[in-house]
Amino acid sequence: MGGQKRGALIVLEGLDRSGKSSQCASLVSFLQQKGLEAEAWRFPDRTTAVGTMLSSYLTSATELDDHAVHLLFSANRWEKRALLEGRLKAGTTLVVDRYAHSGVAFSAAKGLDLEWCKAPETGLPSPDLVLYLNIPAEVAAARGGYGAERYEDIGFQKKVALQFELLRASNWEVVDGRLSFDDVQEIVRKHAVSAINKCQGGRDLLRLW
Ligand code: NYM
Ligand code: MG
Repeated sequence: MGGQKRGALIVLEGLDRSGKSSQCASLVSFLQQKGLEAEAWRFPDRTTAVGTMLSSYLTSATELDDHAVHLLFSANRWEKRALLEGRLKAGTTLVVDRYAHSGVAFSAAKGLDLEWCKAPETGLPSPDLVLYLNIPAEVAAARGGYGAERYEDIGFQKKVALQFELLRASNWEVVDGRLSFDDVQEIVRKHAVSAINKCQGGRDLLRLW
């Protein structure tokens, strides 16, 4: 067949302080050391104009209607869509810290309708793999560095966890986030390598949902 094999879209999801950011960084270095093209991405991407609005909302510098901010989080993914797809097609694997699932779970936890929350994400590239770092809200809160931003509250995070459960699908792997960093890392690596192999084997890039 020839032609370049595409990279995988690998998303890490979970509550705040579930360990996503450290595991993303570690996974990207691991893949690069294996000689694979891999990049770390994250949402929200606070570097864009939309991202600046999201950042000031998250730090409570500004207030926004729940629906409006939901659409901004989604717009922040759409504005990166062409770049994201271009990278995948060029063969680069993207390891993404949060994606549309966070978008839906955090807004639905506020009481917005789940289907309404999913609608603006429809058509975005679907992850080949979602690694959900599963951790009780109390354990996450005890890890420290918590409470500085909007949503960083145990009661709210429990509601978010319930919404994440509703989004679980066949491309998800639920990883016990209470395991040691090294144990989580090993499981994350195994699933990531398997997803990358499937993409190199010609797996189509699907769309949400
Ligand atoms: N968040 C993140 C949302 O509410 N909607 C989204 O679409 C995304 C991507 O932003 N508490 C929330 C979840 C987090 C917060 O993310 C900031 P991070 O990964 O802590 O920078
Ligand atoms: Mg956070």
